[in-house]
Amino acid sequence: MKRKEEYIYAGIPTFMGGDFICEDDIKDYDVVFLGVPCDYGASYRLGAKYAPRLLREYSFWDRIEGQTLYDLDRKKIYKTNNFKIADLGDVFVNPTNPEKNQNAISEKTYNIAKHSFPLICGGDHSITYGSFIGVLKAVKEKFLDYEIGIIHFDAHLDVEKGYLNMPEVWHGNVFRKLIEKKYLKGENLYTIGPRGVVDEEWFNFTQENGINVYTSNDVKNKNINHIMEEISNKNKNKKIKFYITFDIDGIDSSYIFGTGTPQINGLNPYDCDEALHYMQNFDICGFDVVELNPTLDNSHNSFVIACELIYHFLAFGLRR
Ligand SMILES: [Mn+2]
Repeated sequence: MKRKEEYIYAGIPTFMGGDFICEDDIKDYDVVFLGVPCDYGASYRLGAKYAPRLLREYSFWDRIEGQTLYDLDRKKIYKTNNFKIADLGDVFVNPTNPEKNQNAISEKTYNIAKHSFPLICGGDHSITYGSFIGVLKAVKEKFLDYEIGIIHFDAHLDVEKGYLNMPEVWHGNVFRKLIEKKYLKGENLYTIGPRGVVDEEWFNFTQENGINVYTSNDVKNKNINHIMEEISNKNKNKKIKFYITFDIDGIDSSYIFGTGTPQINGLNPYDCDEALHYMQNFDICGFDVVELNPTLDNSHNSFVIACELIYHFLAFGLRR
């Protein structure tokens, strides 16, 4: 059923105004949005569990389906008329049982990725663990001979060890865990935007495992398009699909207030927009945006930025 046009501020805000669906309907859509409202994996300022609702609110003015869009920056037309977007609602989270949640997240993203493109909104970054495993399983069933890599935007490396009494997978160790448990090869992980001073052991882990690290300064010095080209060249003879995980704190702290662990000297929205535009040259199998925290940003500007980047990403390049 075609939804009637509504004012941005009116009606029920599903993701990009897409149909609100149940799992049986996934196969009829090109992109399916899923919220994961949890923040037990965050070590500092909580509130990321409120992000999926706000992302729906601020994505509501961005419409893809039924549109022919003109990109003023690149002087290009995107015909997205037949592009169908749906909203599957949220994972039913159990706030005191992280392991059960990881399984619930995997199950949902697996069901989406079997038939459609999963677009996930956390939650803290720990949700990427379950989300990636679900997508990996679905992709491996269809494309046996493909490898799956990750393009990871972040201020942080996320390869720490366990932290006090935090859950086994928390937002600081997602990529260490995925590598240790053999879901991901370090050489297939591309982390863009980390910065600042970190524990030497974390840096050593990235080197020992062949993780590709492009710091925020690398992006400033080399230009983001050159870095994307480098990643593309490294993989040109490989059968590889990529999962994108976008920690919003990859962007500089002066743009993004709404996040638990911001850092200075970060990427700017232009870098990210260009990177996402370049992504149309890659075979992408999933996308998550994490660490948005509306309790720290009364203006909700962080959500406006996140939604614009996602909107462009879908309009630019996602061809199914
Ligand atoms: Mn981070």
